[in-house]
Amino acid sequence: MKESFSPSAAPSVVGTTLEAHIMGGMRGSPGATGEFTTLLNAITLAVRIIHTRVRAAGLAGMLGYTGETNVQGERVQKLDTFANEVFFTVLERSSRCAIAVSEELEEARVLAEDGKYVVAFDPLDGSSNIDVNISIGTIFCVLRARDGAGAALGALQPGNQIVAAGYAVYGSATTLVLSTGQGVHGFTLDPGVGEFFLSHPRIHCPPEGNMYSINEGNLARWDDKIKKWTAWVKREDAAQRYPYGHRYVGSLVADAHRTLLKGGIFAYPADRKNPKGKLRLLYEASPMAYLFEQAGGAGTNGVDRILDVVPEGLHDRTPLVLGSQRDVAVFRQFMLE
Ligand code: FDP
Repeated sequence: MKESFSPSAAPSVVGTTLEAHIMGGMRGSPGATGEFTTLLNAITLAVRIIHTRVRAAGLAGMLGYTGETNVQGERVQKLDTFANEVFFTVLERSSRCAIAVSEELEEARVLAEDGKYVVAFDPLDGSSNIDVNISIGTIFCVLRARDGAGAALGALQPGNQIVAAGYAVYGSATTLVLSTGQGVHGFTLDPGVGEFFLSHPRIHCPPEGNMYSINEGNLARWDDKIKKWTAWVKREDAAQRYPYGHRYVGSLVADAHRTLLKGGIFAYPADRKNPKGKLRLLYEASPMAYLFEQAGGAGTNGVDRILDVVPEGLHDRTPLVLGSQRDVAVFRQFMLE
């Protein structure tokens, strides 16, 4: 006799889509109106569109510079401009985003007067790697809009107010790592289907690692504390699993993603050239620190928790240290000596 097919009993051949995951998280939340889900779906649409263009950039004449310089004083790549426009368009069409802040624009933009959320994003991080086919990414965070606050003021919130954050890595695969405050989950894009499927449930950053990630070319510009710390992680001490291996891609998303999954430490400290650090607080450091904390890791400026730093300007820079609890604690000890 043939066994009858029972969909609920059979192991599923279809993975959990990102959309289903987001909707599942919202179901039953008191006061959930679907607006947050709509906003997150808009962001993931932007990521899918950027993914498609990044993959075909070399064929579509999308590599190279536009000839302009952005608010950071950096040369703008054609893909930067494209990714930025995609983000603004999907956020505006969602009607859920009150204020948007982008790495590419000096001012915050009001998109929907009655939107409930603020979105801060770096549409294409690591752009100096675009032309050489190295992993790049998108970083974002979502905050609640504050009644009566103007565009810039409404966005100047510390990371401890974040309600969701994530990043996409456009690498050998495109992976979106997301947290809505209930742990961190990773989704990999199936390009044939055009959907993200859950591939890394409940990401946990190991309590310690064996890799350090820093631009060691800046050594001559560091203060002695950073020099001592790098000498420490490079010393020979097999019992304590030193020396650490060195990995540095030069794309924050790629270096952070590896550190999140494998443990260890990523650091971009202040130096003589960048006395306040190089990375931006609102749309790079805060979302990453939020994800690391949600995954059991840590995110600091070397001494203080990144999530407690209140931005004074939209494009404030900060030293950034991300990683395993133990590795970040050791780094902090060196800074406090
Ligand atoms: P990029 O200059 O290529 O845009 O956010 C800026 C950033 O990349 C990060 O992605 C990366 O971690 C860092 O700068 C790399 O800086 P260095 O080249 O100074 O190491």
